[in-house]
Amino acid sequence: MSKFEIRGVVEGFYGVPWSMKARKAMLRFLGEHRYNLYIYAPKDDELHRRRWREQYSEEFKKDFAELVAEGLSCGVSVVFAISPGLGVRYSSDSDIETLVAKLEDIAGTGVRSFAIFYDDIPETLVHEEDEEAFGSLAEAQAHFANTVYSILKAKVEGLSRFIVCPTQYQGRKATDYMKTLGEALDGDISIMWTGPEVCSERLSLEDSMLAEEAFQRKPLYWDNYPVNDASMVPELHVGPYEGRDSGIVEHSEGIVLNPMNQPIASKIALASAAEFLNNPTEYDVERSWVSAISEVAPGCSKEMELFCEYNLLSPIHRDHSRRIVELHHKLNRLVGEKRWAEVQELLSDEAEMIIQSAETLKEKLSEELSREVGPWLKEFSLWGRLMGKIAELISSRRLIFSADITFETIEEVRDLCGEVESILVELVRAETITAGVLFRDLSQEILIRTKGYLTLLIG
Ligand code: LTM
Repeated sequence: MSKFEIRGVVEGFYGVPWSMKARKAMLRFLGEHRYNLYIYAPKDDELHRRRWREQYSEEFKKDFAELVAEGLSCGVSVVFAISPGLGVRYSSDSDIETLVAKLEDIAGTGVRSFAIFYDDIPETLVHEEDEEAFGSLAEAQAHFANTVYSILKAKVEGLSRFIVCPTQYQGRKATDYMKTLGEALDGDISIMWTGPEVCSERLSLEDSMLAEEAFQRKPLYWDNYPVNDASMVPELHVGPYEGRDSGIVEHSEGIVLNPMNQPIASKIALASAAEFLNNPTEYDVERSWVSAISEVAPGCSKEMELFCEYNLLSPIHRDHSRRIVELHHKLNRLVGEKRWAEVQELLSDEAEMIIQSAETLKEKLSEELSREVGPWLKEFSLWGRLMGKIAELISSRRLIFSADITFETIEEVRDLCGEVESILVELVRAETITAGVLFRDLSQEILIRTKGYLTLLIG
């Protein structure tokens, strides 16, 4: 059985970086799940990116030293990354000196692995002196990284890994940029690669071999899952790890996953991925997911499974769960055929499951996890309430057509319509997206039809 040599996590997302406490807990979790690498690279740490020339405070270095020690004690090597691409002059000796001095200073914390990230920066040379000195961006970046690496190697005893994330870190064909970087970058430096897309739905053997050939070395995958930054902020990525060919184990250095801003909720995808990283050929997606959920939400795992099912959508799961999609199709068909009793039964069963699960999760999830998933849990509950009220509305319509209809009955139905309307308004205002959204059109249709009957009755 072969496993991935590098099994890691890169804290490389946009948004509020994790706290040091969360990072330490993450390192312990990673160690328990046989990960061996963690890369510090939060995009919104100013000193990591925008103000990369400035030194970290003594307080940060003290915390970081503790992090490195924690990693050491649980078998996870901590990598310190820096993203100088905004503003750097690749030809400038002074910029090289500044960066080396910063990394040397950080080496005082005990860290021995470093990375330079060139992602999400201009794709061409922007400074005149760089244009004069280099034929291309790739040449410039290789020169800069090679020089920093060789000086640092001489200064920092026991320097271990050195990693570069290129500016073109994804794609379906080998570009001149990739080939030049592969040719010019020191062979001991790892090159990261996100696959065919920024957030790749699949990682295939062919993609790996393409990157391997262009870079002249096996790529180190930067896998953008379960990250939920940028346009993915409304989603909570708590699905299983999937869509990665087991064959890439032979044609990559390993995989590091970019997690969510929510560290505890990220552990569902990370625990699932650990199973793949440690034994890709025997990986069982469903089994790894169920076991990851029960680890992260002990005492309420069945309820959490339903919640995660409602939060499956992500770049690697481009559709909602099969069960929810089928339920949605079936309900639409039944509504079309006016088989109202069946619609009512399906909706009230689903509503009951959601409402009960949401209640249990509110009671049993740890405080920290509750805080992280709170907005999605709120939306989940709202869909449960909406489905329940729509089911009630369907049965109330039978009252409307009964022979002994009273004014009170009409009032009751009208109130119910009002409740449905206010739940729908709350859902429209939600800043999250769950699979419940599939049921909105159907709910609106039933509401509008019922209001139509009311208008007929009372004008
Ligand atoms: O993926 C890479 C190499 N860079 C950035 C990440 O920092 C970001 O978290 C992800 C997901 O939005 N996309 C990127 O382009």
